[in-house]
Amino acid sequence: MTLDEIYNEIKNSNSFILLTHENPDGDAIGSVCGMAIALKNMGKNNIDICLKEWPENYNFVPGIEMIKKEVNKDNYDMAIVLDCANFERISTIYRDIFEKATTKVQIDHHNKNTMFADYNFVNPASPSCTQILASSFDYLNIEITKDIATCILTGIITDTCGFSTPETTADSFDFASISLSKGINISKIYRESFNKISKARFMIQNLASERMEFLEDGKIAFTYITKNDEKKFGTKTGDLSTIVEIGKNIDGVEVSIFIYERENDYKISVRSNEYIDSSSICLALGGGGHMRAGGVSIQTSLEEAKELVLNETKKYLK
Ligand SMILES: [Mn+2]
Repeated sequence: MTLDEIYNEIKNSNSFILLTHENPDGDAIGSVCGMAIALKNMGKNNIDICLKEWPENYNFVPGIEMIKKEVNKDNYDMAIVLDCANFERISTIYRDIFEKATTKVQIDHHNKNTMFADYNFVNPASPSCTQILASSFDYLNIEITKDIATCILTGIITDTCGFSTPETTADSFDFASISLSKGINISKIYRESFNKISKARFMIQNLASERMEFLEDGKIAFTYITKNDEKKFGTKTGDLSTIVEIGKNIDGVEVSIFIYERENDYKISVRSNEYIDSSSICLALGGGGHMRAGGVSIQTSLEEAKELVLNETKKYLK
């Protein structure tokens, strides 16, 4: 689907609902907020962003105040889903709103995207969904204001782990450079997205570190967190989001696996360093992701989830 077609549809629409994946990260939040501000700047004033919950450290992102947990209508002219690989990653409570929208658009960068909308603008070569927004806005001559640039950069910085993943492109650095000359506070984005953590988060990370097992000659790092652990420390949304990186950063580890218990299932996060495709492991279990980062949710016991993901991972170990 071309951008011009989507842009035409946007011009002909008046009411918008913006959605992203559950457990949103900086890219998800930057994408919905950046898009919402851009729509507003186009003169659209009937825009809702719906998100159940998000990590508090992203409250600095411009446009965050536009997020609502609930809306009581489902007759939007257009639904735009950002940074979301498949329909099932949209929170159940918002799926109906999406399906009832007259025009369904999605913009994404996941390589296993299922093309679930009427208009699917997907570029797996982009390291973040917000970077797709940056090039799209440029192409469409939509001004990237300071606020929009902050949203975009938040997505780039979080999804590239601070410009460090192999997916990072020259455009990522170019955008950072332009943003810096516009006066965007990059160190603040960095600090809020990565460095600043609550005490609860610190404690749960320690527990996950203590529990970490090194398997297959130290090539696999595995750890987990249960609902009870979370209750004990009073963790909040997003507090578990970087635990999987702890194992990944240890010398000799190719794959880091982190499982945590949710309301009705277990979420498995997989990160790989050099040769393993994390998304293949997760895809085999019904999930997806990228080359170096994948995820899947699974309705089994913790033990079973662990066995399933370990068996799948071992197939690819060298
Ligand atoms: Mn993303």
